[in-house]
Amino acid sequence: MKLQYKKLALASLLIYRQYIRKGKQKLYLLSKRVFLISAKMAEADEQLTLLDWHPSPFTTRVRIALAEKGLNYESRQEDLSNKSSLLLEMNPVNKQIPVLIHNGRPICESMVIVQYIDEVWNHKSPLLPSDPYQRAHARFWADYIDKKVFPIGRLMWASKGEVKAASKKDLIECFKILEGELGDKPYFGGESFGYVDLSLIPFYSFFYTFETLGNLSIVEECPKIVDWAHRCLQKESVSKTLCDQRKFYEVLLELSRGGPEPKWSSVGSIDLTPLNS
Ligand SMILES: N[C@@H](CCC(=O)N[C@@H](CS)C(=O)NCC(=O)O)C(=O)O
Repeated sequence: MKLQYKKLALASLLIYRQYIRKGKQKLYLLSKRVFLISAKMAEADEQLTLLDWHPSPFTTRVRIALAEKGLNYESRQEDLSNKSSLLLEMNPVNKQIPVLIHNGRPICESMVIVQYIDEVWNHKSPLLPSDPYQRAHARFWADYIDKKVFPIGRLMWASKGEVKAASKKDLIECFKILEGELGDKPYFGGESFGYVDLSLIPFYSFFYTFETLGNLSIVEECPKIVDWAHRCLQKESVSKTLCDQRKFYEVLLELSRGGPEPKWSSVGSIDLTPLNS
């Protein structure tokens, strides 16, 4: 049944595009209606579960992608110090969140999940560009963000002295490079919110932590990145999904003290010594 609705949605989308090109208003409105109804029916049959943990920037990426596509899903909050048997079964290799379970089948790794969502629900809010070169370019930057922002930020909050000072410089340098890539565009991919924005914006929740533990002002160092983040926050899919910056800082302190919050193996200890540079 689900497949029939999907086929109907696809056919009506193609017809709708043709009528738009030909300028036949009544017919394109009709085919648009058929498309929206069949897409909803196809979606109603989908079962989506996200193995989640609210403060995680990685699960936040997935929640934003699901919100962009207007998909309903069940969010199951994981206790990372006592992982559920479902998580261990669905992600036996890395044993990490996020995992998206689509009709019983798991997809792991945040940006892999985002690409999957974009491919399966491709009728709405495309995240990756359609041009192969632009797609490769977007993947390059998402990969850069993955390799730099969290590892450097973590090193900054978990180290002392010279290492802390060096990682602070590296973090600023990384945001400056990202500012260069953003240039004068409203979003990384151009006029609309997309894949690279989605991979970076969850780290906006870290900004207060970076500023407090690194003794720096991101708005002074990299004003364009802050402007870009505020632009992204105007989108409901982002503003309703992001973890509050101060809440994130509190969670992090709690985690580093080994408090009641779940252990987050990648957090490391936090050095609260002020950095005088
Ligand atoms: N590269 C992974 C990173 C996921 C990750 O680091 N998840 C953390 C929470 S933010 C986790 O599950 N930690 C538990 C553990 O490593 O045991 C992705 O992009 O999905």
